[in-house]
Amino acid sequence: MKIAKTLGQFILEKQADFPYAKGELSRLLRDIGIAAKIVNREVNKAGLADILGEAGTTNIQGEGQKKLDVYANEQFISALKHGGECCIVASEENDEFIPIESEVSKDAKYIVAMDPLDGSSNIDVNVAVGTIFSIYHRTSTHGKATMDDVLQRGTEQVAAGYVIYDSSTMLVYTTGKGVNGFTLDPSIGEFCLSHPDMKIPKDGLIYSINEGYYSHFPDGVKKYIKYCQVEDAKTSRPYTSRYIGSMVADVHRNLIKGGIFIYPVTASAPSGKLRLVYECNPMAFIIEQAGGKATNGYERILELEVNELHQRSAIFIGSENMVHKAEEMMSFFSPQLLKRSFEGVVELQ
Ligand code: AHM
Ligand code: MG
Repeated sequence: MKIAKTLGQFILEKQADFPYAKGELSRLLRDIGIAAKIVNREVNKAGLADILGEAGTTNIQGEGQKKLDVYANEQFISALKHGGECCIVASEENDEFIPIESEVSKDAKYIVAMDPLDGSSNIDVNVAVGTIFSIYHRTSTHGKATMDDVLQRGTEQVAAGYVIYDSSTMLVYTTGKGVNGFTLDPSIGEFCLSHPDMKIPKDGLIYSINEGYYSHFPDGVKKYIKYCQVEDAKTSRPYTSRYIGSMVADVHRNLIKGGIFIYPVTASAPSGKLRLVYECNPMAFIIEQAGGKATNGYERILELEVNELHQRSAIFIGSENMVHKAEEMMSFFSPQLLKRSFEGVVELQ
């Protein structure tokens, strides 16, 4: 039987490509892998935890029952604190970034931004959820790390990845040299290399968007949806529509099969829903590294200016040719025109 390479072995092997690397990033990735395993264990018994929760508000030790997204947040923060390689954690679950000021992390040079449990509203119905993470170098050279260290463009990411908790649990990450996927083998408790050098197909047959908001979409998006639905043998249309409602799961499927995931600006969410720092940027880095494309309909996600930790952005991400086509449809309507139409100044046709 072929022996699979574990995440730890793979990280160490890759570190050897950088003779001057001190192993800090490797240790940081290892810490994230450990937290992911702990979160996976809890996600897998979410149904049981809900039963306990309904029986009373405290568990057997008398502690209050925690929602899984709060639990995941705590686990990742704790793993990063104890690991000592990270000086700031910024999370979807916390309004402000969390400075890490322990003895072990006093020389830490990495910033981690994360969504600890993306799509957590799906937990109650046993649908896939995920963790998304993004890693930056601290830019300041002395004193305490600040918000400026966090608010870097996506192009500055050192590494990014996601964990998908589903029929199997996978960790997929990039350090800017391609994308590799690891499946958790529960029998040994290790992530094992199962998807080396992942590449997203240039074309795909799946479009993924919450069509319930159709009437709120920009006209460019409506035009693209219509394009996906029109019969055309040459381009194998109509495409299939698939929307899980967990970005990690939708993007992961498209990474393997080819497809596009869109969460546009809408009349009710004029800046989009998803967050640039810990949702859009890391997913964009991964998909670009796999040969795909990610834009906000007009500009490359990774080049967008980052002004706020919880900043939102529209996202069109996936197979290069599909995203390109959607951008073409968006280009008929300028962002300025779109903004004015949302403000009710003009009506788009
Ligand atoms: P969350 O971070 O609060 O879980 O929200 C993000 C999720 C994404 O995973 C998913 O693609 C999207 O929200 C679904 O939103 P909607 O229900 O509006 O389609
Ligand atoms: Mg999220």
